[in-house]
Amino acid sequence: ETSQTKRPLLLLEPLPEPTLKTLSEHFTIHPFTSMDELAKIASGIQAIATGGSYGVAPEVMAALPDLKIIAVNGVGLDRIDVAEAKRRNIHVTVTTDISTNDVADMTMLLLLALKRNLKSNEQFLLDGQWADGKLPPLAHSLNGRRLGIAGFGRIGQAVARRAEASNMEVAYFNPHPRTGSPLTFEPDLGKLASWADVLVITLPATPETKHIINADILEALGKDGVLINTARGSVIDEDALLAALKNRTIAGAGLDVFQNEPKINPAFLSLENVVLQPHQASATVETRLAMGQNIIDNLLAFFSGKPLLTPVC
Ligand code: 8YV
Repeated sequence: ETSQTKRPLLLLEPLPEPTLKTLSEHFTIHPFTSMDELAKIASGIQAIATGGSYGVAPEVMAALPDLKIIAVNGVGLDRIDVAEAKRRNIHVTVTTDISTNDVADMTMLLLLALKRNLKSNEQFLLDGQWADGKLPPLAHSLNGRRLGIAGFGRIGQAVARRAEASNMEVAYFNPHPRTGSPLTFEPDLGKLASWADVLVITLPATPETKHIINADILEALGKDGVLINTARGSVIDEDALLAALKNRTIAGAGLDVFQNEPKINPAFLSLENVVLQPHQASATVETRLAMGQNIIDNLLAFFSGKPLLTPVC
């Protein structure tokens, strides 16, 4: 292609340089700046590349009469009106199963950091207390503990494999039992929370799962229980979580996602019984390059009339 024939592509999320370099060989990339600027190029835009946590704002989708495909750099669809995309015959693709293992790793990282006092032990060492002959408080083992997984899709199943490798007992909550899984299916989230020592959230963010983790669930999880969230912030009632953390209704939480990212509720920042990450579960070089390649492959397939690799619609 020449610059005259390259299709314009609206970029809503920063992508790794190698991904952008390859994309720019086939598309004229327009990073989104404002709706006013978008209006100047809107009629030509046929493709969007965006992130799972960025999505596509309704006003952006509405402003693009020629939009034909949205390639998502992630698997979360909570920020995209898929029904509206279908109505307008806009294809949507996600990076299916590319980030599964990294997100499951982050889930276990948050759990282990929390249970093994990673942050406070390092501070203990940095403060010189170990050198002074002191010892930090004992931590808690995963061995033999009960891990409940809320949401048993690809990521939840990958977490289960890791938890079983840590000799944990695993059960799961899901809208329906996972055929072929030998693990215990618990259709009642409250009962799962009561049973579990650790509750991991890997549910998709939907209207049905909004605030599904509420004060009652946290109460059921109990004073020795810990909560891990690598799904979306919206699945947790954050006011209830903050109260439960402050009042020790639960022992602690490991959180990679929050409501109102990146300006999260400052109350999280003063808590000692949390391990926090800035939505980094899939953010490894290897996985983000593979996700970027998926975006490229889907876009090139679409515009050459070939089947999409990982379509949602
Ligand atoms: C990315 C994600 O951090 O898969 C998702 O939906 O949240 C993550 O993989 C996100 O897509 C970046 O916007």
